[in-house]
Amino acid sequence: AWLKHQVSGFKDKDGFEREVVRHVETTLARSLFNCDESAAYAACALALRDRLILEWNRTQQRQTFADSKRVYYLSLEFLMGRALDNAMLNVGQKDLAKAGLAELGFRIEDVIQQEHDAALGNGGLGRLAACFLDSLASLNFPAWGYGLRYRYGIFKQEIIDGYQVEVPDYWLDFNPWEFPRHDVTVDIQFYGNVRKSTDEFGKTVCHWEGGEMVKAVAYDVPIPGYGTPTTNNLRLWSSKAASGEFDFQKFNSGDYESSVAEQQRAETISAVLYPNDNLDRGKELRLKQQYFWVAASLYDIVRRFKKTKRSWKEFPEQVAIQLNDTHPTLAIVELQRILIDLEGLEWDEAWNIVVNTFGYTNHTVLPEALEKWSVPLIQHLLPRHLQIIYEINLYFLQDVERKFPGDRELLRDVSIIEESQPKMVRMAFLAIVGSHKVNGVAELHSDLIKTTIFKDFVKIFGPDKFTNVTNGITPRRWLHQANPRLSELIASKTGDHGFLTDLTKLNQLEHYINDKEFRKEWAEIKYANKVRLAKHIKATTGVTVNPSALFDVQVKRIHEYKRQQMNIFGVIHRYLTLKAMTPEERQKQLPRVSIFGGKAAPGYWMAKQIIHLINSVGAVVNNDKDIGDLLKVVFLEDYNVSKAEIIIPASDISEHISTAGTEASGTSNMKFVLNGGLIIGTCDGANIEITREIGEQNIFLFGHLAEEVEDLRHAHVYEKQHNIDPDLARVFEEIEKGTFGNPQDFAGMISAVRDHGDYYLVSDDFQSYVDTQKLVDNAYRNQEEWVTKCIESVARMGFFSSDRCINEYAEEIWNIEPLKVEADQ
Ligand code: 26Y
Repeated sequence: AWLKHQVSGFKDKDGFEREVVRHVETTLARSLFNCDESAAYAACALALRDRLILEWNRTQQRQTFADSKRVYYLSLEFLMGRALDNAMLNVGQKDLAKAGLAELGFRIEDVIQQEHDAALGNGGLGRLAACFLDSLASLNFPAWGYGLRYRYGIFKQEIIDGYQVEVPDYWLDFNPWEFPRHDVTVDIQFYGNVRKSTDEFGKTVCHWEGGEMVKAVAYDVPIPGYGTPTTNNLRLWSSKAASGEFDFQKFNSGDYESSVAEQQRAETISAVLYPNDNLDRGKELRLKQQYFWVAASLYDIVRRFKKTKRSWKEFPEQVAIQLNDTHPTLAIVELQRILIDLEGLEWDEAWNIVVNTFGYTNHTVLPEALEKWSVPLIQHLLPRHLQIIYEINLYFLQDVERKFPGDRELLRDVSIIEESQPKMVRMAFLAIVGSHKVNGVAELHSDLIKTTIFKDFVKIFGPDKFTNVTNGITPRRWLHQANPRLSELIASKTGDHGFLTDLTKLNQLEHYINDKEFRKEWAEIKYANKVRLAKHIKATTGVTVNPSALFDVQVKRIHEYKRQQMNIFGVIHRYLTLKAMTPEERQKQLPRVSIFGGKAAPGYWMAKQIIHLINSVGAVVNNDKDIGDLLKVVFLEDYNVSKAEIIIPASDISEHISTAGTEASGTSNMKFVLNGGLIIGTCDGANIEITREIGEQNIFLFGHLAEEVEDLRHAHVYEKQHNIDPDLARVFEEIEKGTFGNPQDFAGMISAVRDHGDYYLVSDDFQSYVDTQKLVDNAYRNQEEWVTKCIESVARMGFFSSDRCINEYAEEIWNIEPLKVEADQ
C-alpha cells in the first residue's frame, strides 16, 4: 500500500528469470553455462532497464503534455554510486529479482557488487545532487539534472606503503544505465571575436564569430522515483569534434594524424572530473568544461521552452534553474546572451527573465574554494561573455551607487570584477547578482554567509534574497538500501515502510524504546553490520578487528579543515596512554577500532601527509603486543558511495570535527545517525540542527564555537611560538622521536600547528576533544543507555530527509508543484 505506484514490472520471478536468460543468450550472446556473476549482473540490469524505460518514456510524455514548470538542477558533480540495487528497490522488484536470481544460482548481493560505481563527483556536493534527484523523482516533481559525462570519474585510491596512489577510474566499459542520444547534439563555440553591426532600427547587435566548435552529445540516465510513476532524466553531455569522426579535408590532404589529434582535443573537454574538493585552481580546461556544459544545457532548455510557443516573459514561469555552487554561473551570462544577441530582447527585459529564473546554492565559506576566473582567460575563451559580464557589473554598480551614493569602498568590495593583477571575475558575486534567491545549506552556514562573505549584498538586496535550506539525505539509499535489516525492523514496529516517504514517521519508534525484544534486535543488527565491516577490513587491509570493540569512524574527503589530523593525534594520545598503563589497568580499558577513509586531492600535499601518518600509526599500533585488541587503526582504501553503504551502518561513533564555521553542512553526519550511530562533533554545520532534533544528551559535542574562531586565530599571530596543548606536545614529541617512522615525513603537519598559527585550531580544541572521547568510552560501557541514545536519535531524524529539503526548495525558490497522475492519486 505504501508503494503507491506499481510499475510495469515483472508479474513474478519466472517472468523476471525469462528476461534475464533472454538477455544472457541474446544481448550478451553467452550460454547459460558460462554465465558468471558479471554476466548475471549485466543481464539483470538490462532486464530491469527494459521496464524502467517504459516508465521513463511515459513520464517524459506526461510532463511535456502537462506543460507545467520544470526545474533544472545544474551540477558539475553527480555522485550516484551503483544503480541496480536502487532501481530494484525504487520500482519494488527486488524480492522478485532475488528469488529469480537464486533459481539461476546467484546470490543477489554478489550480483549487485559487480556494478562499477558511477563516481562523477568529489564528495558532499556531488552526493547531495544525487540525493536530490532521488527525492525529485520520488516526490513527482518534473525535474532534470544536467551534468558532464566524464570518461574518468574521481580517481581510484590505492594505498601503497602507506601512501595514496591515484589510479584512473575508467568506468564506461559497460554502462547499461546510459542512453546515448546521437540525435540530441549542440554545437558549442569557443574563442573567436565579437563584431558589432546596426540593425534596421539603429540598434547595435553583437555577433560572436570565428573560433572553434565542439559538439556536445547528450547521454540520458533514467532516475526512478521510489514507488512513484515518475522516472526523471539526468542528461550528461559528452564532447566530440564538431566536424564528425574526421576532418575530411585534412584527411584527404593526407594530414590524417592532425585530424585525429583534433578529435582527441575535443574529447578532452569531458574526459576527466577535476579531483579538487573545496580548492579552486583556475585551470583553463575546467573553464572550458563549465562553458561547454552550461551552453549545451541552456540550448536544450531554451529549445524545449520554445516548443511551447510562449512569450519570453513566461520563461521564469516555466523554467527554474538551480546552480549547484558557482560552477555553472556562466549559465546566467549565457541566458542573457541568448536573449539579447540571438532573440533580440532589450537588456532590461532579458535581465528580468534571467534573475527570475536562477537560484544559487552556496556550499562553502572557505576563501580558497571560491571560484575566480581571470579576465584575460575569459576574454580569450569567451569574448562576448566577458562584455556581458562587464555590462552586468556596470548596471549593478550603478544600482549600488544609487542606493549608497559616494561609497567607493562598497563599490570596490562588491564589484564582480576584482581590481587585482590580473583582474578576476568573482563568480559567487556574479551568481548572487544574477539570481533571485541565494541559499546556504545549514542554518549556521546560511547565517555566516550573510554576516561574512556576502554581508554587503544583504545590505544592497535586503535580507529576503538570502535563505537557508538545510541539506538532507535520501532514506531510500541511506537506510533502506544500505541497512535493510534496520529498515525491516523499523517497518515491523511502525506498521509499514511509510517512513521511507515520510521520514518524520520514525518518531513512532519512541514508543518502543523500552521494548526489550526490539532493543535486542536493534543491537543484533548493529553487531551484524559490524561483523560485515570487520570482514571487509580483514579482506582489504589484513587487520583483524574485534566486532565487539567500539567502532570509531571518520570517512570523508581528507582536508585540514575537517581535521583528520586531530583525530590521528588523538589516536596517538590514546596509544601513549595505554602504553603507560600497567597490564592490570589496561585490562579495564574499552577496546576501540579507529577507522579512517577518504581521498586526498592529488596535489594537496598536507592531506597526503595525513593519510601517510594514519597508516604509519596503524602499522605500529596494530602490531604492538601490549595493545592487542584495545586499539586498532585502519585506513580503508578508496572510500566511495558503495563503500559508504557498508561502513556507515557499522559505526558506533562517527567524527564530524571540523573547525567551527568551516563545514557548511556535512551530510554524512545525518547518514550515520540515521543508521543508529552516535556523533562526536563540533558545533558546526548541520551538527547543530542534529543536536536540536535528537537532544543534547545524544551527541558528544566539544570545542570552540564559530564566533570564537576569529579571535583565537588572531591571538596566535601575536605568539611567536604558539603555546601548544601539553598532551598534544607529548604526541608531537613521540612523532619526532621516530616512533611512527621518519619524523621528516610528518614535519609539515606539526609545524602547521606549532609554527604557522594553527589556522584550524587543532591545539585549541585538543583537550576538549580528548576529554570528550573519554566520555564516549564511558557512555559505551553502559550498553543499555547507549542503545537508548541510538534509538531515540533515529526516532528524531525525520527532519533530515532530502524530501523535506526538496519541498523547501520547491516552495521557497522554484515555485513548482508535483505532477500528480490521476490514476495513482
Ligand atoms: C572550485 C572547485 C574546485 C570546487 C569543487 C568541488 C569547489 C568545491 C567543491 C565541493 C564542495 C563540497 O563538496 N562542499 C560540501 O557540500 C556539501 C553539500 O552541501 C556540504 O555538506 C559540505 O559541508 C561541503 O563541504
